[in-house]
Amino acid sequence: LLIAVCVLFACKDKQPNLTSAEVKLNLIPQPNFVKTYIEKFVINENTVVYYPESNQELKKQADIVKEIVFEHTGLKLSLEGYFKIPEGGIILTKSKGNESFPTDESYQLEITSQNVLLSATTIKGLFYGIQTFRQLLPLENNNKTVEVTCLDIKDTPRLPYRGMMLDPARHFLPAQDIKKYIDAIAMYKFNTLHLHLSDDQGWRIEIKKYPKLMELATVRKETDADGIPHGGYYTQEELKDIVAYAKERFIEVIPELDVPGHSQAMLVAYPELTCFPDDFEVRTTPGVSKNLLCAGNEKVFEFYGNVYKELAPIFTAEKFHIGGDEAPLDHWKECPKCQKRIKDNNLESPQHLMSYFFERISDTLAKHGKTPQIWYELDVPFYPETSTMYTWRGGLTPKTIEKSREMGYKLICSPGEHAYFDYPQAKGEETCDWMAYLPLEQVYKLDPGYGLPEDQQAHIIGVEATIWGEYVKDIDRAFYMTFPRAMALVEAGWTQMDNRGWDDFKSRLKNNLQILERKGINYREPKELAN
Ligand code: TNX
Repeated sequence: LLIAVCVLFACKDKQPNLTSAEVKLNLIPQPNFVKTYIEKFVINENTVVYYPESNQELKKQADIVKEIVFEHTGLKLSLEGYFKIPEGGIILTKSKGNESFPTDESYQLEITSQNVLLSATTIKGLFYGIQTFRQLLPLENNNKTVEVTCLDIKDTPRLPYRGMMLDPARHFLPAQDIKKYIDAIAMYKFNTLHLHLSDDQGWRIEIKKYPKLMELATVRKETDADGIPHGGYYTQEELKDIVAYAKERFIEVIPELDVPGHSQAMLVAYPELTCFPDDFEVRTTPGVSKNLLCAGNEKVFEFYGNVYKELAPIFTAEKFHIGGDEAPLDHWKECPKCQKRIKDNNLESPQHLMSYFFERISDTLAKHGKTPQIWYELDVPFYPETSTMYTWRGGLTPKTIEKSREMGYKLICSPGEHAYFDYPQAKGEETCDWMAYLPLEQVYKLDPGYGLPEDQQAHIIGVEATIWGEYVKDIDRAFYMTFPRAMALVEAGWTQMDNRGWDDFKSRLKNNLQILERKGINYREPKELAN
């Protein structure tokens, strides 16, 4: 009987024997376990994409597979629901949780000469498997058939947060462009789009209670000496639509309203919220404004409470970014209301008033179910306990990692030296005189754990690159600054250090740039690769 069971079992294990072979794949980010074989799976117009019958969510993913195969090869596949896993074809399955799928982003892709089997415990995992499958497809068909390499991939990201930040505050980017951007970054397994929606140079969201914002804070006279009056804002309907669009692509949208600094545009509309009200203008130049929200004025917290109330149901993410960067204390030191606040609350210094301010703003946010995300300024004594901190430029990342661990905050790595994509990619591409260069290789060098022992990097939950918008006037420029550097950055977030290598990464790039080309997405031709 035992023998009979074994034979039965072996028969059921219908995978034909495959011959191991080193086959070059061009996957970005590099999966964390890959084994390749000499054999191929052939796709032609008779190939069927299978999904479990009556599972509409998986049917939608099967549709994406079909679309992608068509985009790459022009082949039109059909879809079919199944009750029992079929023998051949491209098969999507949802597995029961087991150790092969350590997180909700894990997936497995097994390709034999008989079938393509993609499995995950979540739709998100399947979606990532599909993105990997896309990169295995050639960009043309050879007389109505294409071949893909037989392989085993078991993949789970190193870090759970992989973000890109766009800055439509400095130069407005219309909603349809944001969607194009979401499409592009989803292909590379980013799961977060951080939108910087307010700054000295513009306020970009509709707030029904405060109509003066739209009237006065969303347009500026001219900027960058180009003589063009830049402006625009997203209606709440557009924002809902962006969030839903992103969600379908497994991207969470985190809004940022920067406080207490970078607030000059909104102060044009509501100057009473700063320490020394004046006849402000929406700022037309880059830089840092000294006009902060007044930490001694209760109306500030009331105002943001009302703003958060309108936005909380629109941005469904729990995370809400409150900025916190570059807030010079000059005015708070001179302001009687701020001084009174310091005295009344027994605060030790104006820096402590900054901590107080974030506590108050975060309490307001918490009322709407949100947790604060903040740019880490090392001279701020403490932040709310629930904060996730973001490193930024200035070369202070190792210190920031250490301090955030001691203080018990989570940390996102977005260091200027690796992740500031507003910096030019090479000499000769400068947009202004103060910026450093950030070539592709330098992005690639990011190890978000900085080589620290496990326990000292456990609080680092992700990576993020920023496209600050002072010199990014449209989405084509944003794409040019994004690609291919975002591919290098996401690999730092997805792939374990042992599975990464610069030369290897370079060799995987070309295929991916061709994919962008096919999709009409702008990128910078990485000239340094020609050498
Ligand atoms: C600093 S980094 C800023 C931004 C600028 C950027 C330009 C950070 C949190 N604040 O306001 O756009 O530098 O690189």
